[in-house]
Amino acid sequence: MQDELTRLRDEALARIEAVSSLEDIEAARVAYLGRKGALKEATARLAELPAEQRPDAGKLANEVKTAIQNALAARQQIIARARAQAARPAFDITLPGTRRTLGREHPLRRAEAELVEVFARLGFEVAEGPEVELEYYNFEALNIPAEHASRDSFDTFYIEGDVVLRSHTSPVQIRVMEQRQPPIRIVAPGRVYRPDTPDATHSPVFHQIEGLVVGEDVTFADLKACLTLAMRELFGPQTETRFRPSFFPFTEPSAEVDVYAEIGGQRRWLELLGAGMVHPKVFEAVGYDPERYTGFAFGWGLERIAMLRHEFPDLRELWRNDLRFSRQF
Ligand code: 2NL
Repeated sequence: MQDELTRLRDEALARIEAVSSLEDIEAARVAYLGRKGALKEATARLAELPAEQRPDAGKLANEVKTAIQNALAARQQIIARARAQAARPAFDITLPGTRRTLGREHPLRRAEAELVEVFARLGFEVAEGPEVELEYYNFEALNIPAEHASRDSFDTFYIEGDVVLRSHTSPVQIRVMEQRQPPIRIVAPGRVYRPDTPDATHSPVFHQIEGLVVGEDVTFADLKACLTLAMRELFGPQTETRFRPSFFPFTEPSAEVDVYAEIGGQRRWLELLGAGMVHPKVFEAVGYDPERYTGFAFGWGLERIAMLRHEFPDLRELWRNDLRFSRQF
């Protein structure tokens, strides 16, 4: 009888411990303490015991009853508390919110993204490379030898020895050509450095996007078609282009490309970018056969595009960090 009672107690306490709803608590109470419960049944049999065993067994039966009642009460409290906690909202919705300050895309990034998107639609991939370059990639491979006069306008910031800050993103394209065979169709956006004194239209640190197409029958007509199409995407379908003769050491022939476009309600010619057919010396430097391959390249400043797009007269606004400027866009 004693054993039966202690087994009953252990079983009941274990079951109550595992219960997780108020309904199950009630079910456990009925099962052990109810009118037809396990404890009632056991105590009913106390009467069958010999008289001398009855007091001890009765005392134990009472203790078991109290233990089960206590366990039920404790468990019920825990579950009720958890319920109340879950019903309460996690935060006070009547409190005022925290205002988030929204940033916006910088005009230069916007210009870069716009140009990249237009050229991506024309089948160009984006290529990137280091801003700290070897002299070889920045100059020699682009047919700009040391001591040549054309080096002056690019001659730039030397880190040490033959390591420089790049003066254009052309080195990126040299690196791509060294690693891959034609056909090539890439644009290289990025930051570049030149020995210019800052004024409204110049900065020693600025951004470029250059493009390069190399293949077996690429002609100057392809250059004109590609850039005319790109200009119409950027400035509208009525945009006219004009190609004027120019000079770059890395292209021959070379051209300045102007567009006749509407800026500030007025249509006029705008000088926009430089372009040309890739110089055979550049192909030789990367190990391409200049008899087999031809190509065209072009380059322009992103600051200039941003200035035309948003009609502001001084590129230094782009890095002056005056929020009244940035918030206009
Ligand atoms: C300008 C003119 C230009 C290129 C960049 C180029 C790159 C390679 C080979 C040949 Cl790898 N050319 N780039 C060609 C013509 C013009 O930029 O005034 N940019 C601001």
